[in-house]
Amino acid sequence: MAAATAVEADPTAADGGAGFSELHGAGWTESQLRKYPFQTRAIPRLSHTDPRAELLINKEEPVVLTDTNLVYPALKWDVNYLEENIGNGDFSVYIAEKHKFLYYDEKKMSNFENFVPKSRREDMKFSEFVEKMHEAQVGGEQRVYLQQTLNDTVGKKIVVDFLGFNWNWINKQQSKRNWGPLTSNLLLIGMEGNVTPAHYDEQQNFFAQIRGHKRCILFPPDQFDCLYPYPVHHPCDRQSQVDFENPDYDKFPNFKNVVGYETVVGPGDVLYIPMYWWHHIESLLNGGVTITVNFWYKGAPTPKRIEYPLKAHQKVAIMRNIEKMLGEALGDPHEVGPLLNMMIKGRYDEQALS
Ligand SMILES: O=C(O)CCC(=O)C(=O)O
Repeated sequence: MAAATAVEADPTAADGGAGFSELHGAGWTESQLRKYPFQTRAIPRLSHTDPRAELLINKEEPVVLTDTNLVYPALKWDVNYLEENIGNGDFSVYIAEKHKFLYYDEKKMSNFENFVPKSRREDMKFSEFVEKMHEAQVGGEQRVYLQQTLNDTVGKKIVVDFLGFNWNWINKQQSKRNWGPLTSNLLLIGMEGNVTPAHYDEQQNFFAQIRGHKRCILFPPDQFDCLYPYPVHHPCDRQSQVDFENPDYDKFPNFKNVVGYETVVGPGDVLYIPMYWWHHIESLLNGGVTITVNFWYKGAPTPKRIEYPLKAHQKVAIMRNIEKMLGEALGDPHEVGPLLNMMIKGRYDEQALS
């Protein structure tokens, strides 16, 4: 895809790379991308053997690796193959009226009793999911998105495919960066046009695209103040409150300053999504079903000697801990916001203090 050529000159340069809108790819067109009111730059697309790719991963910056063969045996997967071979386990399927599948943590729902999720999760057999997807494809009211951790209920052929993944390459990636264990592989099967709104995860992620194309827009952790995450105790913790399609600039004025990094991944591509990087992911419009498997790893342990100034993601971790500690100390998550506001309002304005 042309995205590669635009950044080949120096993909690791901070100011390198073309604006994403100047680029177009193989297998998809600009018209399949939703429109958003912010600028983006292209995420570099590189061979896994290119030393610049290693540099980017070392710096915890995103890169698309085009030739890892990470999920090579799965490139034959489609909905029919999976229906025949994935087994009789239960699959977690989100169902929504609209295209946006905003994640929420069911365990935190009791903290915010008035919260009404816009999607619901149901456990079902794979065949039921396929049926629901077909209904939706012929104009049904509801969209579906399967998001299930791969487990030992899968059939033999899927196990064989899984064992044929390029574990040699990915295990080396993990060990040379001292990452913790692989925590899970999430299988995602989405309908065209489905959107996972912007959020960050507290894990390292190799995101392997298997079928169809997904547009991935990433933002670095230092754009925290532009993306307005929900409070930590809210079910939508780690998700941005900003509706990218209709941003409320009165409530979220810094969203005007957000600048993304963007790519479209297709079968065989692996996107490195660094821990704490925001990511918005959409299955292309009119692009058919998408299949992805991600590889989530715990991050490296905190180094013994802390280096200052702290990095943006370390500050995000501190902010999360402060919110959690206050929630516990106050005994009520609803008191966290008022206390934080009382602490800072009218007190920490640098100009007034000077
Ligand atoms: O592919 C998607 O829709 C979301 C995946 C995601 O958020 C992740 O892998 O962390």
